[in-house]
Amino acid sequence: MHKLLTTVLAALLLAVSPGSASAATHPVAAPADEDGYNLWLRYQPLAPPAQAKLKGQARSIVLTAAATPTTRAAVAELQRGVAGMGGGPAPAQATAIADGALVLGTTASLPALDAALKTELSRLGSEGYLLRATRLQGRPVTLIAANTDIGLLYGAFAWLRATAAGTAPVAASSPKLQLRLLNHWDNLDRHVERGYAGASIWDWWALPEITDSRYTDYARANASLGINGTVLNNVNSKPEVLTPAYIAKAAAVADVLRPYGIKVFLSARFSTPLELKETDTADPLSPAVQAWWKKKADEIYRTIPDFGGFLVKANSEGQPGPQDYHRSHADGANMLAAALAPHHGIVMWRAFVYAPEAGKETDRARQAYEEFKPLDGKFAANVMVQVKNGAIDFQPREPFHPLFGAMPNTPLMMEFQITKEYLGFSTDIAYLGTMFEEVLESDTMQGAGKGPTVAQIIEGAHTLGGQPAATGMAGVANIGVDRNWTGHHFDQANWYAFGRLAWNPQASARAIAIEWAAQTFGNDARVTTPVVDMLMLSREAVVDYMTPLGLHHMMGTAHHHGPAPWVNDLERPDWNPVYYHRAARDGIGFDRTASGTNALEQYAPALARLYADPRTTPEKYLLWFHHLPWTYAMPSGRTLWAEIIHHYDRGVAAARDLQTRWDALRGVVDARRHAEVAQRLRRQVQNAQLWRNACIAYFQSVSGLPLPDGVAPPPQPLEYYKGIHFPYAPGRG
Ligand code: GCV
Repeated sequence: MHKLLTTVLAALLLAVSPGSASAATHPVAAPADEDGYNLWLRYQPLAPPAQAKLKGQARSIVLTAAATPTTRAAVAELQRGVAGMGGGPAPAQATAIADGALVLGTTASLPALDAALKTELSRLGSEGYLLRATRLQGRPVTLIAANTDIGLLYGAFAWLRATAAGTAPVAASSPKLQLRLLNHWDNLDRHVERGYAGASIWDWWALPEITDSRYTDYARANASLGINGTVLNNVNSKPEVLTPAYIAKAAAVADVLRPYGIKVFLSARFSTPLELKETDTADPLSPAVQAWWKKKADEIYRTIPDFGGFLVKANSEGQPGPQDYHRSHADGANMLAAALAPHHGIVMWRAFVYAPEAGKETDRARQAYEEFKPLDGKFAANVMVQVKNGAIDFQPREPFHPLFGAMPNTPLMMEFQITKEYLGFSTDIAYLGTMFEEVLESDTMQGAGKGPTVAQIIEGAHTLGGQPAATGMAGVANIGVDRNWTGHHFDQANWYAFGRLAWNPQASARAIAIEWAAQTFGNDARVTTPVVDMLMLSREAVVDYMTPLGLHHMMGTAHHHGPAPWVNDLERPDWNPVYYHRAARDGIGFDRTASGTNALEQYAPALARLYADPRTTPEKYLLWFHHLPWTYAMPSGRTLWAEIIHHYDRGVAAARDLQTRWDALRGVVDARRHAEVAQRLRRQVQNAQLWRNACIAYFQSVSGLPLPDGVAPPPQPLEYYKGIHFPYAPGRG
């Protein structure tokens, strides 16, 4: 009855405000509370005209392909989506094609498909799909066609997405990258390193007998984006994960994820055989070690036949690796690759390394390039080198990593961090779609003319002398057992954006934000427009109030939350914020030009030349590459000192702006999610103020300069900010 009343009122509202497309799908009554568990797969009732259209397109569901766990999942998802969005019963599955049927079929199972569609389909590969309003056996139908079962599942999700977001379904799509993976930094005790959404969803203790129903919903959410692999455990790995008991547990997860096209991978600790006391060494050139890994791979594949392979963090931050035996990264990676190759498994070898010598004065930004560039072309065919987006460590802003474009004979995978270790955990809103996009569209200037961009490099077009290369993108997951999965409702957008960009690294962050907002809050412009505006401004706000103008790594020790630009007493120079900002009486910033560490030389010559001059360096990277006097004249007419303060103030204002925009949505967004986000926004404003005040107080103590006219002084002395600690911050390493 209530639903009927709502529907009638919505229709009336539409009648009196015909110009308002937004009212078309918005229920007039306050929306019912939601807890966020359903992510972007909410399938809430559409407005009557959209519902009528939907019902006309899905009177029945016909699966012409064989029923398999994957095609059954596709049909079940369509039934769930159509029932939810249509506000009625799920369409029945039929065998005969009738008018208005939603038909799912592979090329092989659709003999009557017209030649043009067949040709189009043949270009879409093993994961692509096409969506079309067409005629089959003379009947008007909606067709979801693919070459494989998983293509059908992806097509089903794409059609549901378009329906929920009110957009025209894309006619045809196939992924530009082969591997689209989540990396869980989840420990076997369920603590998630850099996790801000509760404990790990992988309940290793309960596995393998007990599998949480969340695993299926996790698989659905990932498959809806095209994510096709997951590394279950932390790169700071333990040997136990490769023991029979844990392999059996991983196999139980793999069984749940398999119908959704998601392969399981594990992070392998390089010294596993030695630590399990099954060999005397972990030297990759030792025949006994090589034999151990071969046997281990055989054992894993007996239990998990489609196991994806290993992710390895070696000789980095205390992790063991081949360099412990004076062997190279290639020696280590190739030894593991040889064990996996007979089973078609791969090794993802991380390039996040930095020299182990404490006290050695160097530039950490140079180190990965120095270690990996000489190894270009030396890795086995089933090794991919996984490179973080920037050369330091997932900062709010970094220029792209110089390895992109520098290893043309090695497949490079992108590693993004979806969890916000350095961007306000799960309390601050920071939409990472814009950050990922900024990196992906960066011009490496490696080519003779423009390009290639980082996206083009990871798409493989410019590697291996034009030969098809393995391609991929990994994202460090932001998922935990919190009811809404990600802690902050808005952090779901980062999981979503990662998945969509892994499918197409050249997609638009704004278009992705629009899609996400419509599915997450309802396709109503009164909600989606302000939510998209919030998303689009949010990451720049965080950069402004934390590390503007190319500053970086100024967060508190270990937990990485809150400002601590004064820290200068840690064992390694490159653990200290003072190492990165280099603020002194004469100025601020890290000189990475020829007069400094010359990290710039690692980029293509054209780009290095451009960035060698502060006047032609993009302002957003200025202090990343240059050490400049506080009085340096900025293009705005301000001094550098005044510009830094301007950015901090702008960041705080933007955080307040986010709050104001969200407050205006009270009553339009359901009360529960509105209140939960509002609480976090209050905290975000406090965090922005803390960063602004602490950094200005500290930099003023170094520069000795007065605050520009009209700037509010930090309300507390520097010592007050230095005294703030976060001993129990979540997600510690
Ligand atoms: C998993 C940073 C993080 C560590 C993380 C490391 C890595 O240093 O702070 O928690 O370790 O990156 O990417 O390996």
